[in-house]
Amino acid sequence: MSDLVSYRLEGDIGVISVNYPPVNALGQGVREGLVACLRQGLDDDQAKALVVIGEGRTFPAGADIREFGKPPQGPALPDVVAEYEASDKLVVAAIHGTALGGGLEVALGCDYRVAVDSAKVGLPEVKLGILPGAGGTQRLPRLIGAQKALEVIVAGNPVKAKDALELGIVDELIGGDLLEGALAFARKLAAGNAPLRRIRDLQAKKEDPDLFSNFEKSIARKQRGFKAPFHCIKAVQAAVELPFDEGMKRERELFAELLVSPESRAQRHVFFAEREVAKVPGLPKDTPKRDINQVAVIGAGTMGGGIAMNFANAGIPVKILEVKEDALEKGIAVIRKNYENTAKKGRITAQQVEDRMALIQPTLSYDDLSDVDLVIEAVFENMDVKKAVFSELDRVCKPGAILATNTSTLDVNRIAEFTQRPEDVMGMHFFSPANVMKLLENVRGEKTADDVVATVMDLSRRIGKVGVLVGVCHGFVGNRMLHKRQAEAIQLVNEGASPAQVDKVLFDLGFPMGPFAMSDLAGMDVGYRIREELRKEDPDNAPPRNWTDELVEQGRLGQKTQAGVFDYKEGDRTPVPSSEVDALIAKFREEQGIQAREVSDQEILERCMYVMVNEGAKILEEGIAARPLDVDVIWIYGYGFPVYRGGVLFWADSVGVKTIYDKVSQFHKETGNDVWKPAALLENLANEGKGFYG
Ligand code: T1G
Repeated sequence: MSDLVSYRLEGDIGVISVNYPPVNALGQGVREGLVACLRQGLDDDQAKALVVIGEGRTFPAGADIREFGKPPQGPALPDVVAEYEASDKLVVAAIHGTALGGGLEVALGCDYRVAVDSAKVGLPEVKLGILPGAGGTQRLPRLIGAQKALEVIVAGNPVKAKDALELGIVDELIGGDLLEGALAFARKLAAGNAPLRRIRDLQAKKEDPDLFSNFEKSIARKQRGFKAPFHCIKAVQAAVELPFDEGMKRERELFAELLVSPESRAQRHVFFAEREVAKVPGLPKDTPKRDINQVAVIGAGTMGGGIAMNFANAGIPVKILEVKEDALEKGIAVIRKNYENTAKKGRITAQQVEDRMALIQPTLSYDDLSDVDLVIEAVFENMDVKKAVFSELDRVCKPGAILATNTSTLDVNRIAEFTQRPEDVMGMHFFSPANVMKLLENVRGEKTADDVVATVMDLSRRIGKVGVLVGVCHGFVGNRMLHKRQAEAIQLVNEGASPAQVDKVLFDLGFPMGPFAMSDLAGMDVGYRIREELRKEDPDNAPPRNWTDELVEQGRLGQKTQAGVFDYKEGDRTPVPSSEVDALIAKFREEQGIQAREVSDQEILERCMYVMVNEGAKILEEGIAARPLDVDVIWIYGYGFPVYRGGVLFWADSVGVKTIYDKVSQFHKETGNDVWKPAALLENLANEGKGFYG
């Protein structure tokens, strides 16, 4: 008998409590306990009805995903749910926290569902590359209609309790204590001889004859490359077209196909990896953290403004400093505009706009920063400017304040030396747009103190970011790998490929856009400035001039000038190949004495991706990233690497490290270019027949 689930009588109502921290996941012991306690409740003559509830933070938040890939152990969740549904006593699910996946499916096996206002329900299985496999695709359409069920299941997002009430997923919101409210609700039902409500007996309504084909078309672009969303549609279709038991069989078939798919393996890997990155190897879990109650951002430009918004969104007061009044006013106006646009989309209320703006305190004086706990500098990417800012911060900030730089490529150790307190300095590299992109590369300097690292990693989560700890090198992890890929992409065009062909290969792999469309979006001048800075600082190692430099010098900066590597029509972000650029590339080849040749898609894929895999291996060897999963999470959350491929190094394992190593060695022999010198780690893994993940 499992001790993870207990039964007790509260007056004349039986209470079944799940207690399996942290999220009451429906592991084998919980499933077993749920069945045993249900049977106990049915045998208990004093129990007129039953209530199921979760102890701790939440109603069961889903199947125990740590069990996936292991031999299944009974009782199977669909059977547990079916037994609750077959109960001849009324069962009420009492929901708080997040009743997700199998948790909501258990609740759908109950006759009624009540919830506290703050609760959320949902079927997020699609985000793990699977689908609700315990009847969710068959019961939810019967309860709320096929259209609404599709929206919940295919998006996989949580539904707030009040919206769940409106949809009919929840029957009543409980204002006070959840258990008390659920007991009262159950007593009222029992007293009124309320009927059992088995969802399996309902008919799933399909409001529109073309619902499923239209829905599939509506998600085709966004869900490109994923498998699960399309299987979800098929499962819901079965709910409408088949009797319940046949629909359940169809659900199980579709679930089984997805469970073993490479996409789902990758997505489950990412689920755990994005949590694992928060656990820094070698940093004791109980490392003290500094209190962060007041923050400041230096610079009210695009990055500074976006960074400030993250703190205001999390309810943390944030000062924003500019040295010029008009720049400060402009920055504040842009922040307000961003919030108002979000409010227009209904994602926040007008009041929330005001509340967040009130937390953003503009200032022109460094002296105002004497009370802040953390400062993030987001000024021009130039060492002299950084030096001036950090000298000032060192002068005005209180002892113990953390001084962070948002630099994307400059040396954090050198910046730390501009202060008397290098142990309090670290990098917090936000990705543009800073208020949108989830990735935060936290850059640990040589002298950064442990508690500063622990504080910043914890703060990342507080502001809704996925914080990854990285070391100091040019470009840290993400941009260091990106620069190698960009250089390879340019070289491929020099040799004969077109920018559009290179972009299509990587778009087809699953990136949201190819290297050149990405440069046009970020602005061609960004890369140009970095290359020019490198040419000034380290001429021997800087990248040679190339045709993209000429584009910038001709004012073709990308989307912002409606012309970059591609042309852009007014108000349209679709990249259009440009004959002017083709001519410029041809001229460049001629000047370089390059005879253009046919370049295959396969060669483009190998050279753009394997150069990143090799760089990732070097990054791991140098300790710039601690684990392969840190590199993978960075590429998924910073550059849109497709989740259904798990990350650059997870994908490398699917290709085969040996295959990649052989190609990297071949390219190294052919080009003599150090970028293709195989990393020792890559060679060792290849020789041992292993992958990055074992
Ligand atoms: N199984 C096992 N462990 C889980 C888990 C789960 N379902 N959900 C969370 N954890 C662990 C997590 O790894 C972390 O562990 C700790 O709990 C706190 O999580 C048949 C097949 C519930 C909203 O997809 O969305 O049901 O790192 O850091 O930010 O149809 O966790 O502390 O050791 O995320 O407060 C469907 C997934 C499963 C829900 C809480 N359910 N979980 O967020 O904490 S498939 C899900 C979440 C399924 C059925 C199918 C979130 C959360 P550690 P956390 P949080």
